[in-house]
Amino acid sequence: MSSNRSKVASNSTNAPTSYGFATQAIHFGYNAQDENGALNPPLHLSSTFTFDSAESGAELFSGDKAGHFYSRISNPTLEILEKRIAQLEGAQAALATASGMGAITSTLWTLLKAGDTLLADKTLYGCTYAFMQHGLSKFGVKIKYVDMSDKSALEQAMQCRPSVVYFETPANPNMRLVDIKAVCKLAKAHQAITVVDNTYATPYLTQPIALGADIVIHSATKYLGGHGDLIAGIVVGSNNLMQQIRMEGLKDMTGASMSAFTAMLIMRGLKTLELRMDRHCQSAQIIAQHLQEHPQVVDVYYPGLPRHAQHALAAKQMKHFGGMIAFEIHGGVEAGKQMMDALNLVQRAVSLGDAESLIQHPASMTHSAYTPEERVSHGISDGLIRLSVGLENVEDIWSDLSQALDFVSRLNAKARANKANSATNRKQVA
Ligand code: 3LM
Repeated sequence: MSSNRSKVASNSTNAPTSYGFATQAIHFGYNAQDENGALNPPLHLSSTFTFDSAESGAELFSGDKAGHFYSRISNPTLEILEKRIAQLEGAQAALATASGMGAITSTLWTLLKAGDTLLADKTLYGCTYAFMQHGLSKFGVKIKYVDMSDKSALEQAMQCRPSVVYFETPANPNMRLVDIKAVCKLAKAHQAITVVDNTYATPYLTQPIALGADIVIHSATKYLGGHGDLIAGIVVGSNNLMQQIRMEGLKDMTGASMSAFTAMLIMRGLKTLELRMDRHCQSAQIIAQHLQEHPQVVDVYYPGLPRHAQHALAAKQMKHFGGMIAFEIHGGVEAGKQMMDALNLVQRAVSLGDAESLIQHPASMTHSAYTPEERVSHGISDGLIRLSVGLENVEDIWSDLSQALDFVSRLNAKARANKANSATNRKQVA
């Protein structure tokens, strides 16, 4: 598995690049001595910033002078978060946004124009797909989808001359992986910009920039925040690209700016990102193994299982295998709903990466923007159940899941027995 020490040149005040991931996640980009010794960065709850002269205001607006003048564009608290995340991702710069969708839309509105083609992987988070399929396409951007885990299909799809190549890995919700290095190499050869949604993996498990990606996107609502108490997004990449997305996509097109308070909560979450991810990954591996042994379970999709079709790629591209699992059970959608309703500890909710284990049904929830036909062709089966393995004691998570699966097994057995009885009764009457 890949090592995870950041290698990008430091512009920090106090955290040399030789420090490990957790150290950078706690310290990078902030020096307490600059702020009266305050251990935590101060919250700049200010929408606007005063100019020391009219001339200096004009210089800030023209870009001749660096500095903050309005919090839709930049803010000192956000700047620390941006530096820290850029460092964790091994990139030059980052841009904080109001949500993951704010990060995605600000980026793609900036990079694409009418007549351009966007080549996206087949399996995407539901609202990302909806934005491309129903949003971008209304403005003359052509969208093409391909299974990016299929090398020859991808090579053929590149003939559409995309300006942007976009994918998630592991993909939400079916846990399919994309070979970041291979796809970025191909995209580069075709002069396309590669955008990777790294929400599921986090920079602790995978750093797409080092593998050739131009831009990395996060829903910081998930693992980066980590406590289910905020909505936020991050874009990461080169200084030039981030400046362009800040001044076009964010400032003028979406206005999807993060509040300083949210930035503070994310920095609090980052302090434990490595600890939390280790626990999420460890527990998910155990739960995935238990699930695959349960007789009610048909299939489990978790990259840490040797049966996962891309287990070898996951071992190469991810430090550990993540905290997300997808699985299918006997009895399809109905049985899945019964199972979810029988849970006591695991919470029925969308979102992921929180301390609480969360379970949901993608076809009727996070991926309901796809039509049933689209779900079939995009690899999202109606019976799929998605589990975000939380930080509770793993025995308690499994105990809850197994009692719910056992309950469904008993219901199914009873239904089968009733069916057999009524068939026998019908025969006797005849
Ligand atoms: C979800 N996902 O439950 P926000 N990229 C990925 C995501 O999973 C998400 C976003 C971007 C879920 C949200 S569904 C109503 C709840 C891979 C979000 C968008 O805008 O911060 O929600 O991120 O899968």
